[in-house]
Amino acid sequence: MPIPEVRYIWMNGKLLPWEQAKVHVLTHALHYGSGVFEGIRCYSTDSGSAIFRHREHMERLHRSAKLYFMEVPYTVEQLMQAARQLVSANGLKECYIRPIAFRGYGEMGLNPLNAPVEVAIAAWPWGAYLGEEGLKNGIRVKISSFQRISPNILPPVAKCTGQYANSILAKLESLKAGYDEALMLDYRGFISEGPGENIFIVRDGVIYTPPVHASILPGITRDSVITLARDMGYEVVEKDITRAELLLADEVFFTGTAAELTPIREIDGYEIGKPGEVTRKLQKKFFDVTRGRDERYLHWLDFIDREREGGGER
Ligand code: PPE
Repeated sequence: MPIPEVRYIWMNGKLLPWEQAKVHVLTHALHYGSGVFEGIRCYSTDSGSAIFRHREHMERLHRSAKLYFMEVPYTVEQLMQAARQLVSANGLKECYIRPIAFRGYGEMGLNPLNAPVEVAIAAWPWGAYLGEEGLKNGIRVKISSFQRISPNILPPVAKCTGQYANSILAKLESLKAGYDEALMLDYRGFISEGPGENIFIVRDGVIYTPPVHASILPGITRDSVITLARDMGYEVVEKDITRAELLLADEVFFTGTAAELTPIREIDGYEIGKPGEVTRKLQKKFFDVTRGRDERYLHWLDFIDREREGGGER
């Protein structure tokens, strides 16, 4: 999708005009995928804009970096401060926030340890990732012939730029075949996740989702939805899911920062059907929570404007 330009990008400690946030063509990360990143959403609430589970995302960025022996030259606190400043300076009410730490210019070859680590944070308005229509009525998904990377090939828990070659191939295969999105199996053949989303199924009122050992990125939206569902009285079970269990499920949906909570209505020609009751209730709860309409979860919101803050972070 084309990126809507806004005024500033935060780069290495400064707010730069959008068009000046550039890198050299010999940037290490461009050649070898040696970057780690995050995707975060900021929502509009009655008390101003707030970044959803901000700290957890910046902490994950640090963990992803650690797995690649990369030292991020900014603390979690500093990154959070930078992101709030960026959203505010751009005058954005709702947006997607993309922090990235990457090996910069100065070294070639597969030992990047002497390349400088650069950090940037961009933000732009990003609507429904899989379309408004998909968010409302569900999408069509294809099980990919590309397997999800396994823990001894690349660490699935790390949000490393290079690892997304796996996601891109799965996504493109599904698009070329006329579907909206892919779904990958893990190295054992169990359901893993989408190219940029975690998956949930509902059967007889119980909610199931693949465990971390199914080569997933442990999503922050996944964690939020598990918590919300349990608080709403649903039983949520993390377990290995087979292809047949998936295809016979009553309801299926994806979760992710970009994808939010997107229902799935068809998989490989098998009809799952219109978004069901559990999916719809969870989706409503998720949007109530992210938009600050549920007091119980205000601690998940990092308000941009401290003065008008209604609780939560800091
Ligand atoms: N799995 C993968 C592989 C993944 O990339 C994401 C996020 C998730 C699960 C869900 O994680 P979380 O956002 O913490 O709930 N994918 C990001 C990138 C999407 C993109 O196209 O870029 C995102 O949603 O921001």
